[in-house]
Amino acid sequence: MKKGNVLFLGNSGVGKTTLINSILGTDAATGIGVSGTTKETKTYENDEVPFRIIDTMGFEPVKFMQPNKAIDGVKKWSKEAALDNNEDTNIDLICLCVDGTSSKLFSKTIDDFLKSISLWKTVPIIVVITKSYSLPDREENVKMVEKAFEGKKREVRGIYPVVAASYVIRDDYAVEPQGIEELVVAINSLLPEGIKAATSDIEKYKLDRKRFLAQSTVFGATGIGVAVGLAPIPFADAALLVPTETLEINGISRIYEVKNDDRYKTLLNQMIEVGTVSLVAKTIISALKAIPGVNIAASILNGVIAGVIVAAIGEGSIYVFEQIYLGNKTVEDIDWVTKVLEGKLSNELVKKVSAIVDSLPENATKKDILEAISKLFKK
Ligand SMILES: Nc1nc2c(ncn2[C@@H]2O[C@H](COP(=O)(O)OP(=O)(O)OP(=O)(O)O)[C@@H](O)[C@H]2O)c(=O)[nH]1
Ligand SMILES: [Mg+2]
Repeated sequence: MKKGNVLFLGNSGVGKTTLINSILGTDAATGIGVSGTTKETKTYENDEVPFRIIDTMGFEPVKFMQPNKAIDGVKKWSKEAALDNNEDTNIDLICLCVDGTSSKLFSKTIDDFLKSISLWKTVPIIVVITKSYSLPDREENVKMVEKAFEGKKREVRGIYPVVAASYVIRDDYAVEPQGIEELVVAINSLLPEGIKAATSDIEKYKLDRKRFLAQSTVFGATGIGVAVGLAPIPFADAALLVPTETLEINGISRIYEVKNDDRYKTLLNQMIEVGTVSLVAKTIISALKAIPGVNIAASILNGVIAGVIVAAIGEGSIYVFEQIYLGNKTVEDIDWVTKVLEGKLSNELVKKVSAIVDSLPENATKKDILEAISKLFKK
C-alpha cells in the first residue's frame, strides 16, 4: 500500500521523537524522562495509519551559506531510500514542532523554518505545539503561532497543541496525553487523495491509541503512587492513594471521552472506594504487607504496594472505560465496574508483588520500583 510521507521538524528537545512514539507506538522514542537526541534521519510507520513519519535531527537556524543538518538529512534519506527500494520519497506534509513551554521563541523559529523548507514549495504545513501542559498557555500559544504566520508566503493549515506522554507536574499531579488523535485525523485529512485512510480505519486507530495513551497515564500515576508509598509517613491504609487514583481515573476517563457529569462522578467515587478503603483493598494490602522473606526496607515495600495498587486500578479502569467507549457498558453499570476493579485486587497481585520484591536491590530507588512494576504489568 502506498503511504504518505510526513516530515517532522523542530528544535532539538521540543519532543519530536516522543510525539512520534505517541502517534505510532513504535518505541521510536527514548522513553519518558530519558533524553536521547536523534542523531540521524529515521522513518517510522505502523500498519494502522497511511503515512510514515520522518524524524529529523534537531533543527538549527539557517546561517548564511551554511546547510541545515535536519534538511540535509532529509535530502540524504530521500536519495538513499529512492536508490534502495524505490520507496516513494515525496514529502506530503510538513509538521513543525514548537515547544509550548518556551513560547516566546515561536516567531523566530517559524521564520527560520520557512526559510529552510523552501525546497518543498507546495507541501502543506501544520504546526504542532508540543508539551502543551497548561491550558491558559495553550490558547496564547495558538494565537502566537497564528501571528507568526501573518503576512508570510506560506499558510499554516492547522495548529495542534499536544501532550505526547503523561507529564508529572508535582508529586501528586500529572497531565494525561492530549491532542494525539486530533493530530492524526488532521494529518490524514491533508494527505493526497488515494493515500488518505477511510474514517472507519481511523476509528480503529483511535481505539488502539486510546489504550496506549491510557497506559501512559497509568504509568505516570503509578510513579506518583510509588512516591506516596515511599514518603516517610506510615502507609497505614490506602486512603492516602485517593488523590492519585482520582487523578488516574479522571485522566483515563477523559482519554475515553466520558462526559464529566453527575453519573460519572458517582461512578468515580465508587471506583476510588474500591481502590482505597474498601474491604477488598484493605484485605489485599494486609496480604501484601505480610509477604514472607522480604529483605527490603519497609518504606520500599510500601512504595511497591502503593504503586502496584495504582497500576492495578489503572489497568481495570482502562478496561472499564474502553467498554463504555465502545457502547458495551454504561457509566451506570456500577456493579459491573466494582467487580472488574475488585478482580484486579485479587491474589494475583500478591504474586506480582512477591516477584517485584525479589527482583529489587535493598536500596531500590523510586525509578527501580517503577521500572519493576511496569515490566510486570506489561503483557
Ligand atoms: N512527560 C513528557 N515529556 C516529554 C513530552 N514531550 C517531550 N518530552 C521530553 O522532552 C525531552 C526531549 O524529547 P525528544 O522527543 O527527545 O525531543 P526531540 O525533539 O526528538 O529532540 P532531538 O532529537 O534532540 O531533536 C525528553 O526527555 C522527553 O521525554 C511530553 O509530552 N510529556
Ligand atoms: Mg529526537
